[in-house]
This record gives sequence, C-alpha cells and structure tokens, in this order.
Amino acid sequence: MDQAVLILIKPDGLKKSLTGNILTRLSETKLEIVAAKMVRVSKSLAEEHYKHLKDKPFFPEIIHYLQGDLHDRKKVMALVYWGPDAITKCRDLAGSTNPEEAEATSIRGSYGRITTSGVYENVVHVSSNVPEAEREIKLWFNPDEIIVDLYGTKTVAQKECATKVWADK
Ligand code: IDP
Ligand code: MG
Repeated sequence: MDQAVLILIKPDGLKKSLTGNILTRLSETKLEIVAAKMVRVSKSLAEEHYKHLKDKPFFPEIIHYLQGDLHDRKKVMALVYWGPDAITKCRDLAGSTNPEEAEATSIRGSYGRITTSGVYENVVHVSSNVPEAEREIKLWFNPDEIIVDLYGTKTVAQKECATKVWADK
C-alpha cells in the first residue's frame, strides 16, 4: 500500500554534514521524494510536532533539540517520502529511538548519540504510523509544497494579505 512519511533531518544531522549520507541511505528504499525544504523551527511548531510527549521529563530538551539550540544550527530539513510501505521501510532504515540500542548499520546506530543530559540525539525523525504521518505532514507542509495529492484540500479566498516577493533589481 502506498504511504507518505515525514522525514526530518534534525539539527545534529545537519551540523555533522550528514544530509548526503542520510539521503543516500534513504534512497535504498526506492521511495519517491515528493516534498523537501529547509525549515527554521519555531517553539510552537516543535511543541505541536512532539505534543504526544508533552508529559515526558525530556520534553523541554527535545523542543530545544528540534529548534537547534543544542547545535547552533537553527534549521531542519523536512522531506516527504512516498511509496509502498514507506513508513516501515524508513523506520527500519532509521533504527531504534535510542541510538545505543539501534542496529549498528541503521542511520541512528551509525550517527546517533546520547548526550550527557540524556537526550537521544538520533539525527532523523520518521513518522511512526499512518495517522501520525498525516498529522505531521499537514503540520510541516502546505498542499502546494507537495507534488502529489496526498490528502483532501479545499480552496479558500484570502482577504487582502501581504506576501513577500522578490524585489526589483
Ligand atoms: P521516535 O523519534 O523514534 O518516533 P519518539 O518516542 O517519538 O521516538 O520520541 C521523539 C524523540 O524524543 C526521539 O527521536 C528522541 O530524540 C527523543 N526521545 C524519545 N525518548 C527519549 C528518552 O527516553 N530519553 C531521551 N530522549 C528521548
Ligand atoms: Mg515518534
């Protein structure tokens, strides 16, 4: 069954220059990349993304982590992969949440670490199931940033709104 999955290359992955390695590993899945962008992560986006972990003791730390505060890299790369069994394929390649328990050949097993304060710095995020993937993709992307029609859309009329465009030379 075709599925969509949100992948984030987290700030530690960007700081360690792992983008190429991670995308190469993910290309083993033969899935299609249907959206990609760099994102500066606001506190509210990070909190909404991890809202299911709100009550965990490590919640404040992972919000700082996703925002790039721990790595002086205030950005993540967000991608949507699409194709047969995309979620299982990408989660298998990513490996376990705890990088010390992740298979050594997995992305997290190869590149992740646990900080002295106990945060699992595991270089990538991968959606964990179909409803979570839909929730996360809708949180990180607008419909017109994705090159296939994944979910239902509607057209809304905008009242006068200011949009940034390129300045004349
Ligand atoms: P996942 O990323 O494998 O889906 P989640 O449970 O959704 O795992 O946790 C989100 C992120 O929070 C993890 O990727 C990791 O960075 C961090 N995290 C999860 N559990 C722990 C923990 O027990 N200690 C420290 N950090 C954790
Ligand atoms: Mg998760």
